[in-house]
Amino acid sequence: MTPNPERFLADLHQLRSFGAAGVGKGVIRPAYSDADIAARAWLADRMREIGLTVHQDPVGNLFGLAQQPSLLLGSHSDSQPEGGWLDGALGVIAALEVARASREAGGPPVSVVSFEDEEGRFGVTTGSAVWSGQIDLDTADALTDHAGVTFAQSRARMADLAGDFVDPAQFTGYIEMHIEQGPSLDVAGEQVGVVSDIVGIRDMRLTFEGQQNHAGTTPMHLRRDAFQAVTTFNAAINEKFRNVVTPRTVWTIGHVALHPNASSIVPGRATFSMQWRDGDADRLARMETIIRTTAQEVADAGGLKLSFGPMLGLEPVPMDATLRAALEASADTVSPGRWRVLPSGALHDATNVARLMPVAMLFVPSIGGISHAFDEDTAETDLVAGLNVLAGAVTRLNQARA
Ligand code: HGY
Ligand code: MN
Ligand code: MN
Repeated sequence: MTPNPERFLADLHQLRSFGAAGVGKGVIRPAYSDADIAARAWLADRMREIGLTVHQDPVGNLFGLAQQPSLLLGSHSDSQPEGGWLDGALGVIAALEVARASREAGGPPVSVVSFEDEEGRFGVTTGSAVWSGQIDLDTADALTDHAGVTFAQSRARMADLAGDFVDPAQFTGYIEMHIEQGPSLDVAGEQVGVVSDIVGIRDMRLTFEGQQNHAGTTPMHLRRDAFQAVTTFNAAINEKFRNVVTPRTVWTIGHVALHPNASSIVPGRATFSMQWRDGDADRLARMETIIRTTAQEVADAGGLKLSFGPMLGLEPVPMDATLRAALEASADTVSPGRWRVLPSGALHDATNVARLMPVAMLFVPSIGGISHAFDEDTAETDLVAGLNVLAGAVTRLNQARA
């Protein structure tokens, strides 16, 4: 098959027009937003155009199904609250182009997917997590975003198009192309990464509840200030993690909600996200213990109440050896001397799909290692190199099956 780079890049830019925002090539297209729903309708039309059978499941995962059995290619088309134009979109549009080129060449059959809420408005890679059985639908339905909207309310926005969950038995494997979202390939001047494994993640919300009071009259020693508790907690875990983490371990407090969030009021309540990632499940568990005990110590010392939200997480996952070998052989043909094997520090739908079938991933560089930001970008030559690696791997896998 011969993928068409112009058609691929034109589709990628067209997808960006749904929720285009900010400077550069930014996108605001969170799961179940108007822009996300409109983008999925556009994608469904593109899938139909190339003869795929369009099927949306109860949580909004959008499939373009080829005849059975087939490989499944794709990623996600929802974005972070402030995201770039390639995160997820690249894997979906590359899948579309490979499916189209393969059809033009007379085969093999290639199915396409865009998973919903990969970016975790509600959970962690929610759409593929539900499809794979990583989390059950009732549990997912009760999850809320930072504004208190439930997953159930949000997926109801797309209920008019929903069919059943797709039977995964029709797929022989899943390959996800993605931007690296980190600096390794860019710094090394390399063009392609073949993923060895995807790290694990833990994510939960914590709430400190103190006493809301007057910011002018309440003496410092009498305050039960919920924000002070967050900062004390943050400093304490940074110190305690030192004996546990490796240079690859990461942790983030990315969302803080203060109540009532006013200059002249000692905050009575602080709810914040705590997320940590590592390739070693035991280390993730040790970090959880530190987080829980430290938060309790801070609450006790300051006379605050502490509560924990649901603990969400995904385990570290290795890539399938056969699919990975096909990507490596293809990378060596397309970009000789300019590819490497590397782990993924970002989460991907492939982690969940690995519960259902063999999975593999390939990366192209992120300029400056930037992602989850409007200025995320990748050189066009690298985008096209990745497309060709994906197409070459599909051809190799098909030849091996024949
Ligand atoms: O956060 C992540 O790793 C992914 O981009 N959802
Ligand atoms: Mn992504
Ligand atoms: Mn992302």
